[in-house]
Amino acid sequence: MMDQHLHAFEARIAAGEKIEPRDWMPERYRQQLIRMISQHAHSEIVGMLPEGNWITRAPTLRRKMALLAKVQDEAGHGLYLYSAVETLGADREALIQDLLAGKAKYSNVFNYPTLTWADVGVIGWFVDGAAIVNQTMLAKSSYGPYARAMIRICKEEAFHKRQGYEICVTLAQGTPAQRQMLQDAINRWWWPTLMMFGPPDDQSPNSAELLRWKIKRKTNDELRQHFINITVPQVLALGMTLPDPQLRYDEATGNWCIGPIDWDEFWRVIRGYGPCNRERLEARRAAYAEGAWVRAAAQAYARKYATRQTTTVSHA
Ligand code: BYC
Repeated sequence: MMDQHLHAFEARIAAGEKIEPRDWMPERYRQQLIRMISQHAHSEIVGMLPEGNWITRAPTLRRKMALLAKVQDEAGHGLYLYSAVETLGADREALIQDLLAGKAKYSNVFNYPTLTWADVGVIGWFVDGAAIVNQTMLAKSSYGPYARAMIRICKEEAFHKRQGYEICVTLAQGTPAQRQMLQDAINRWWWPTLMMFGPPDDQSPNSAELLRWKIKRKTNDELRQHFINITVPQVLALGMTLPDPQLRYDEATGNWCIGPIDWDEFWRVIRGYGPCNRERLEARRAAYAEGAWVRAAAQAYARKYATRQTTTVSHA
């Protein structure tokens, strides 16, 4: 019986159909999605912090408005994704508690500090740019609610990337000090951004299963290479450089080839020992505690509304 279900499920995947919440799915498929979507949701929420750090210090009102809107969008992305993960039967509150307890993973890249205004530009350009590459692929994922959330998120990320690149273009056309500030930010964010795509394919334990079930449609290394190929010319167009003495263009493949990535640093950061992991979780815990009254008020309102609905129905 189970085999029959699995066979039919895999035939649907092979035919390119979307799997919806009430459809039969293997338990591993459900668990993989809960793992991946919850980590993604946490990344959006924690990802508000590095740029949020600059809202009060944005150089102009226009920049402040754009940054506020961008950071708010990231909160919205987190909420779509927590909703998507609930369709799999996961409990949102339990997932959030795992994040606050330091048990859940979220993207490596948000554990680095934003030291100057240029970091805000480079995050929009590199980090949101990397997210677009990864999420455009996930918009074709086999799980319907995840794929649909990605479509909307990618549209918003495209705005974020332009917002970041515009900051960088302005700095690149500025004074020598502004150009240096931009170069330093590029140097700081390049390698952590490349790590966002996950470990190399031969060290990625989840990829085979995710690819088989078309949750992921491309491998970590394929997406990383695509991001490198589109980003290197943008860096060069600004007259900036990348912190990689081995970077070279390979005529035969049309790829920009990079030097080795420091994977020890990646594993250290995702295990909780990056420069800002502790600070990020402390900020999330404080925000959660300060928001307790909002959650209580919203729940009280929901209860009152539900009682009124029941009363209306029973009188009808
Ligand atoms: N960071 O088998 P692998 C944004 C973990 S936010 C931390 O290759 P998989 C934005 C991985 O979880 C967008 N951990 O995993 C927001 C696994 O550990 P577990 C964030 C990572 O799932 C605000 C282990 O390493 N995007 O755009 O096949 C402001 C082995 O990895 C990372 C997403 O979340 C990492 N980078 O592939 C601005 C995209 N990479 O769980 C911007 C959704 C790997 O076995 N996720 N690990 O203990 C994915 O596409 C995939 O899950 C990944 C990893 C490509 C990240």
